[in-house]
Amino acid sequence: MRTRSEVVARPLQAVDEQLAIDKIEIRTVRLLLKEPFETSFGRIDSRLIFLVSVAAEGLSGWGEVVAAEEPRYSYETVGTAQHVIRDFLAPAMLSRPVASLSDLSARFETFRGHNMAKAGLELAYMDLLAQTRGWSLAQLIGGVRTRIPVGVSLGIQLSLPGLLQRIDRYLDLGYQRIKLKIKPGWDVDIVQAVRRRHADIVLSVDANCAYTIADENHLRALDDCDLLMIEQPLDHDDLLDHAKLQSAIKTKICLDESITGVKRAEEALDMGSCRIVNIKIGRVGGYSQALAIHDLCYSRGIPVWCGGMLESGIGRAHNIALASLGGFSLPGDISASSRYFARDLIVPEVSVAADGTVEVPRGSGLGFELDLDYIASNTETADRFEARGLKK
Ligand code: OSB
Ligand code: MG
Repeated sequence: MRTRSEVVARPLQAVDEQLAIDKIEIRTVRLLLKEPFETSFGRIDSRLIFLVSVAAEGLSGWGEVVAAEEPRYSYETVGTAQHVIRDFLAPAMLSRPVASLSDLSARFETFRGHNMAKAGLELAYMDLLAQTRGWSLAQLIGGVRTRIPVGVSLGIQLSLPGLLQRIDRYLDLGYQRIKLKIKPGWDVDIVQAVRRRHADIVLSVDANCAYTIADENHLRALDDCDLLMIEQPLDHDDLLDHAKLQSAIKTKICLDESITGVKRAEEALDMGSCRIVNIKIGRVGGYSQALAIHDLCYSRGIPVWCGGMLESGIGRAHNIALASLGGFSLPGDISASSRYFARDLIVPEVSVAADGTVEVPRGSGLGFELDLDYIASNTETADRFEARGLKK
């Protein structure tokens, strides 16, 4: 087995320097989706984007909290993240200079859960740290890819023709993998119809916890559809039933909601609950857990890929940096800005080349400019916390 240090030389761990954060700002920015996005747990028309910025040494680092407005994908919401950052995480971050990513994550670990809130601050810190060195985020974490392969996640549609039309559109644009959201009533028949029309495409499905182990025989019908994977078929905390299902079907199970940290990932692999892991920086609490899960999976020969949460370009830029690591061998849910929004919060927007790849930026930090005017004009709420005496 490869050891962690063989995986990647990780510059962020080599240097220890103090960064005294003087200000943390959080804001919510409403972005309309170009079209509604429907999963097994609900349908949304817009995304309330939760941005975090941290300032030190005249620089600002930016991150995004991926929580939704309602506790459906996760128990976290925009509201719980505002509370947890304001009352616990921001004070912990501002209490004394931050020596390293592990210093910051150790402070946050003293509070249980709320990974998405923690991740927002970790992401902003990492952008800031990269900028203080003039490095890109990918460089900071030891990324090796200059371009990353990407796919698209297609929500549940009103009709099969509508789905087929969207599949054609994204295949024409070069996307390397099509992922279909499924739920009871929109599953085997739909997937079979897509497969009949496209014998050779890389196809996967994502159930977002919509089934139970009692659906084993129904789900086994997907074994004939030559899927790359079935993502999160069963409940979010049900590693045991996922292990039973994985031993009963041929299709590889990939876990998303279940993988909340490196300890859970290790349990899932030990139990045989999945054969592929979706890493989302937000769901796992930030870079420190995301890197640890990447390294664990790499050492065990388990493929990983970078999931998405319909982020703005700011969260997406972090996802691109993460996906530049060597273990990210499968296409990520990192689509072009234009797949989600009429206008993104960064310049240039994220674009997908005709070969279905996204370029890893080489500029300092995120490697994109922020469209501060557009952010300001769409801001719904804003709060700031400062080092001396927390201020609103
Ligand atoms: O389960 O991967 C998921 C979006 C919101 C919440 C959960 C999920 C998703 C997606 C879209 O599948 C991924 C993206 O394009 O950002
Ligand atoms: Mg998923």
